[in-house]
Amino acid sequence: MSFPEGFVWGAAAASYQIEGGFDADGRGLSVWDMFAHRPGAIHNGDSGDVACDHYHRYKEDVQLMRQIGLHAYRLSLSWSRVLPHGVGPINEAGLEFYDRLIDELLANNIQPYVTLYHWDFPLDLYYRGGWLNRDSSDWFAEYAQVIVRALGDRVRYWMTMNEPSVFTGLGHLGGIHAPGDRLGAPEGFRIAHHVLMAHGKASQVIRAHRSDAQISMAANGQLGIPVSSSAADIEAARQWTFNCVEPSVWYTNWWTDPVMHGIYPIEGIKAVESIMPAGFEKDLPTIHQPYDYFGLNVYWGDYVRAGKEGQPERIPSPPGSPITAFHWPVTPEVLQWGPRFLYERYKLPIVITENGLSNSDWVSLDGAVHDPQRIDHMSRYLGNFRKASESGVKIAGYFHWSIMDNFEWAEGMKHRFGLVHVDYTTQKRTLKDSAYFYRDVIASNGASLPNF
Ligand code: GCO
Repeated sequence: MSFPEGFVWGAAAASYQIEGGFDADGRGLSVWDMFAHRPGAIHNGDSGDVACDHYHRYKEDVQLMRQIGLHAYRLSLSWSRVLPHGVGPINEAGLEFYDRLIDELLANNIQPYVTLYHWDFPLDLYYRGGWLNRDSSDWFAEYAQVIVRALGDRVRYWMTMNEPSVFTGLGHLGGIHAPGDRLGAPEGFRIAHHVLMAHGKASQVIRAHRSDAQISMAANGQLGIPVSSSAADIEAARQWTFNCVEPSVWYTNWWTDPVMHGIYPIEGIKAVESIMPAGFEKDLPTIHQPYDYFGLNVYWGDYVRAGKEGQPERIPSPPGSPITAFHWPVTPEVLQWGPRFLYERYKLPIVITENGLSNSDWVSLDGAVHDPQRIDHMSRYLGNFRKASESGVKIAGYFHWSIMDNFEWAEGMKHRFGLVHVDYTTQKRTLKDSAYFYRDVIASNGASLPNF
């Protein structure tokens, strides 16, 4: 069986991870520029200063996308390239870059899916308190306004935020991503609340400009996979996915319930009420700007069974279970069960906005890049996504992470997630075997995938 008619096949990347040109043509700095230059912060002292030099090579990169046959490309915008201080004067040269990029994509029949914020917060606004400042949602709305005015005539698909749990959890609480802060739970939940307000205000700005806009976030979070098809294990996995019992920013529904239903998860609020910003309830109508589709970034899930009194219990993987080069577990069924649970709860078409793996790829003596693990990984995950569809879930798209190898945050250039191999010394691009495999998957709308 193939995928639904009109299914969107794409690939994704993010501004700081590929663009480079960090000081080109008036771009202002972001927290990632600051953090990446901090000694010891990034593996091997790597940074995104040059990255894939996409800022100068975007035309060549769009041609690679075309060769693969992508229907869509998920990109993010560098806020400080457009607004060097985060608010105030516009850097026209920065805005023109995105203008040209969008035109280039459309001229090649590739639909842009634009993420407004993929972690590169303007440094000047960080000095004013960053996401801790209650004004941050107004700053974000101003940025959104500048962007939709310039690009909204051609861009219909938007994501306000990428993985808010990750930049809050790793960037502001764990200190291993920019800005490298190690704040406490009250600050973490304050940041999360402001980020949600920013989503709400930006969504209103986008919709006021374009009523047919399709808006989401690229969400991620804890996802349970039932170890068996018994009703009890399925219920345990559902609970594992949605029970906000710990004061944690890592639950998917901590971020999604307020947007979709206008309330925070009740058990979650019980756990954190005393540390929430005063009067947070009054902001819920602003936050309650429901999505048009559900954007989900998925790499792995947790195997769960019903333990004592049906309580969810996480099962460790058997010894020797497959892992990627990043040592992330390979759990293909998450692409069946994650969409099932999220569709059940939110009733929105599911778009996988990221999925893929870091693999140990290099250019072989024959000049090609052989990455059979990526092909197998993609086959297994996509096969499970198809099973979700067969079980009645509305699925609308899949974006492979990533179109090309790039700067993997704290890991620098160590990890290769691309369909296209990048030699960072010469900037030579080489399509990997998986890129050709994906080309056939796209051309057959999934029919070329193995059945299992
Ligand atoms: C994330 C980001 C991407 C990563 C990718 C691989 O999920 O962390 O959205 O920017 O590069 O997920 O880790």
